[in-house]
Amino acid sequence: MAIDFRLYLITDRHATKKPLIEAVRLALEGGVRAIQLREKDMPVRELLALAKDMRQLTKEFQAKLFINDRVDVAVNVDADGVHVGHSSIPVDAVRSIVGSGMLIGASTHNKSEAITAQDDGADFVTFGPIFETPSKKKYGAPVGLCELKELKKNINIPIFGLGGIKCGNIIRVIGCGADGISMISAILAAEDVKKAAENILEAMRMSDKAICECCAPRE
Ligand code: 3NM
Repeated sequence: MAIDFRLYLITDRHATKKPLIEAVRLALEGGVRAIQLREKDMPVRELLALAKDMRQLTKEFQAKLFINDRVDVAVNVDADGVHVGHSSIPVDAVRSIVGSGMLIGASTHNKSEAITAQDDGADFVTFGPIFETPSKKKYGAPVGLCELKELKKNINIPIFGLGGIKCGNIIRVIGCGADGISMISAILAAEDVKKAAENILEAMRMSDKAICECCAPRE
């Protein structure tokens, strides 16, 4: 299975005023083709029911569905993949459970985590937070664009920039080597979720020829 998407929407039902399933439908209508169901504080039976609904919805749009952390839920709903973080079951353990039939994404925050994820068999990584974002402030300063550029030289699986990414800074993230973009609030917290997704995808298309600002000549 291929990484055939460049925009990876992560869910947070607390970030949207609408029922999550409605917000995700609007995002799919706006062109999003990969969803990561990440509802860490949801009881597992509720999560399983939501994952089943998300599976049906994503299939309607031929979009990929990833389940954060819960390999058991991912297998049960026949998701396209699992997404794990540094405190989850490790990537190689997930691979031994799901085989080659599922994609594995890994959240990474520095070069060494990303290289380990690649070596352990991840199909792609998210890397961040690139910019400051409220939920990650407690972990200190964001990793920034130069770290992203450096990482791009060191791994060959796709890198999705994550954290504080909005329409207006996408060009900087793509310019510094991100293969894709991952986000929560720029889409889910928007008043018009569908339009926000369309705008993000348009900003991504416009950014394809962007030049890395770390390399750009300084005034
Ligand atoms: N993980 P927003 S940053 C869930 O760096 C998450 O691993 C991050 O939210 C990481 O797009 C982040 O609203 C929050 O900034 C992303």
